[in-house]
Amino acid sequence: MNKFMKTTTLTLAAAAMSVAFVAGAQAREWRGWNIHPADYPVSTGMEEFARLINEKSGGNLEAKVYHGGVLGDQPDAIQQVRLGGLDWAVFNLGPLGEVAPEANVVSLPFIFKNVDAMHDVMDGPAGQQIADGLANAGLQALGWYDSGARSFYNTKHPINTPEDLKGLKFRVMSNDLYVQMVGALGGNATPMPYGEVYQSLKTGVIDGAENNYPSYDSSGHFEAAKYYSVTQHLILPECLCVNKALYDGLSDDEKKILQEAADESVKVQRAAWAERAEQSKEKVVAAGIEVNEIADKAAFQDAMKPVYDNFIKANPDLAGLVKAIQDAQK
Ligand code: GTR
Repeated sequence: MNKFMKTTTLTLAAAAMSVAFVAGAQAREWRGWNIHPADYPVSTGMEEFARLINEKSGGNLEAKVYHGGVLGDQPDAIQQVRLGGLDWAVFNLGPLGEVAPEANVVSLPFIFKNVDAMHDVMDGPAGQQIADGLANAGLQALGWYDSGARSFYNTKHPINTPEDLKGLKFRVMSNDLYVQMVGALGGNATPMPYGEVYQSLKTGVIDGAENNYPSYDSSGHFEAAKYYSVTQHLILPECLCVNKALYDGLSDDEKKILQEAADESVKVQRAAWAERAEQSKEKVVAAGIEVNEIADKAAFQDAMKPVYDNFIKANPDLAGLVKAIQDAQK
């Protein structure tokens, strides 16, 4: 080997080593699951979180968001983030109730008076207890995003009283509480992935579903089911979650970066949510859907008694949490 070759080889070896060193020092890119399209408020919040952790860590932490449910449906993605097949996500607390009973308390219909009350509860001790439950299920909760209030919509007629649900088949999210909820109101419920709802409404496999205005709009469901009845039976927060083992492996500084980024992204998401909720409502009304407000929801609320009773019977240790949430809103 001549002198030139020797130097070159050494230089190349050094370069290769430094590449290996940089790659080793830099974390791999975290894969984030998102069910919504890129222009949705959840997506804006997630992009902000990813941007901030990268900025605050000087490029050492990297996260990418896969929008539009391309990484699978929500119940599967929840299992994936728990097991580490995916790294992070924003999940609705509805399907999360299937893996953490504490999270299910927010799926008790009408448990929150309004969105502000939900924020107060989630940002306080009850929210912490729910976060602890999620941690036991392998999910580190970093913040609570907004998802407004969910109401029923269908292809047949306005719903003014529980009797109006009779004979109608509604898609619900994957959670047995929702099957009970629709059943207690006199309708039929079928759990189904979000991505299948549009086609099922179009083909008459189901008569209706339930969701907030932004999802009713962005999913196109309003094109198929034009009666939107403002029952607001569920006010479900959403969780910005990271795989627990991944989180536990971070340094204290990195954990702090994640929490700060999450807190800032929560503010951005909640502001984007408020704006989008108005816009979506205006859009669907302009498109000709029929909205009916329900002045007195007492009949709907009263019908939920067996759902609450069953829940407490099956989860006696959560009776205190249910009561704490109710008392906090008095
Ligand atoms: C949306 C929610 C999604 C998903 C969807 C559904 O409002 O943001 O995470 O839960 O509803 O109905 O499946």
